[in-house]
Amino acid sequence: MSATAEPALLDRLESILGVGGLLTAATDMAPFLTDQRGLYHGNAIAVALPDTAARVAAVLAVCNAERVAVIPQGGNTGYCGGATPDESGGQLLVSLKRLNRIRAVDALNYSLTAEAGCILTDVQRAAEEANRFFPLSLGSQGTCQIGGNLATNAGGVHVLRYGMMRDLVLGLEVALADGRLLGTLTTLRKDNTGYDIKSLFLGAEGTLGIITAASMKLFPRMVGAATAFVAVPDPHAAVQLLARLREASGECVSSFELMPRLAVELTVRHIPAVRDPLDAAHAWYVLCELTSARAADDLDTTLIECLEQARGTGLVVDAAIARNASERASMWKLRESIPEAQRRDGASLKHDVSIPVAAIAQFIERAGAWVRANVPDGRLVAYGHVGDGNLHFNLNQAPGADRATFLARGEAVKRAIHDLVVREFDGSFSAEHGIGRLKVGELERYAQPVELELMRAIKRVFDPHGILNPGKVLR
Ligand code: FAD
Ligand code: 2HG
Ligand code: ZN
Repeated sequence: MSATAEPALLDRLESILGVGGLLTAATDMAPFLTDQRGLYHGNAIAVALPDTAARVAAVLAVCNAERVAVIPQGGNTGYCGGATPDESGGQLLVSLKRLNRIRAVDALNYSLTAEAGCILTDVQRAAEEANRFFPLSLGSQGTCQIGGNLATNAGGVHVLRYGMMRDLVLGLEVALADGRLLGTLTTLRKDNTGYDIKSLFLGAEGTLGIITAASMKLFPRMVGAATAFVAVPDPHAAVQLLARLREASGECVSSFELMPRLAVELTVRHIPAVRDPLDAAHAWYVLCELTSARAADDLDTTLIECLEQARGTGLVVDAAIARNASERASMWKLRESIPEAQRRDGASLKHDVSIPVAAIAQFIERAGAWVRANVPDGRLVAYGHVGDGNLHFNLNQAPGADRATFLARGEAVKRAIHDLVVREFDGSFSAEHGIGRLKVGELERYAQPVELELMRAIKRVFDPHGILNPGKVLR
């Protein structure tokens, strides 16, 4: 776009977006231009704040005609720089934060329709008010938006039982690159009418269209929960314990999160009010939770009996059972604070990988041995959604280590870990955080050529002029 075209473009955008709908002052735009990890710092022509789907579509029509790149942004909590514009200053950032109405909650149909800018906790609350349950749950849920959750196909701590965001979607409304609005906001459970176009936008990270609203599945509200913080001898025992708990509870296991001792030490040290639920130190822990919609279910008894049996066979070393809601919340606070504790502790190298659940222990052994031999200034904090085979295989800078020297190892560590994951464990180098800008090269390295060819062909169909989040997912 030429410099002379800019004022005319801004005028047109302003007339579409109305009062308060366009930010152009540097100080107003600043919070939108850096990703939450501080990896990327971008620039923008302006920040658009549309408050209706029609306005999102109209903005896209103008940008498509003028060949102006558009960067969609939700809560800006993503891990891969997908919502940050480039440094050129020639891209338009579109924040969905004002498109934030819950359009419908249908308790009988077990469905909810929300606009893309709704904060995840607001959607959870709206479901609860109708005596229903929306299961997506992430550490960032007070900030991330439904549109971002859909665009990244978010995972979180309930995937084991309810699946990822993709599994919770019934219908979508999407503004296409050329300004048309695709309205497939159905709440049907069954709809086999040709290609499932909506599924292409899930996990596409804003490269195929801007999601403006979604209809999603609800579930019966959980009225009972049993939560335990369990010390296990090793990850192998953790995976065996998960299998036993699933058998014993009849699929009531909704969360099963693994963490090493260091994760507990870091959260206790850096996060106020976090405490270790157990008296002695142990090598590995699992935070597990059973939930049920039936008030009569005695989940505590099921959990305690299963843990006692497991202790008898050496799978469990010790356990604390939450006696009330406040103890449950404090166990979850420990788990959800691990990313923040890692950040406060110093530099970290992150790998969001997945492998078959049964191979988790073997993977941690192999990859852990590589780290010990090759990264003397790093400490391993491998934790995560082990019930889904998803590990955040993260390394933190060791105390006293030089930050720059440690970070300079990033490429070599990433290569070793991702090669091991993909080539020897049939796993994925991006389990739940997506590709964004950070992992474009990794996708090129590990995807099959035919997959990449198809992805590029799909991109050309939806966005022939390449205005939608260019440089993200695909180069
Ligand atoms: P953003 O970061 O704003 O955007 C993410 C991507 O989606 C970008 O490419 C953006 O362009 C695109 N996008 C945003 N809105 C739209 C839209 N309406 N239409 C089209 N494209 C759009 N993630 C997990 O999966 N599991 C976790 O357990 C988890 N825990 C986290 C814990 C913490 C403390 C933090 C900070 C993050 C965590 N995340 C987790 C990552 C992040 O919260 C998720 O990826 C979330 O889904 C991003 O939502 P967002 O609204 O912040 O999106
Ligand atoms: C979590 O599970 C998030 O806590 C963050 O996905 C993971 O910081 C990370 O590596
Ligand atoms: Zn996670």
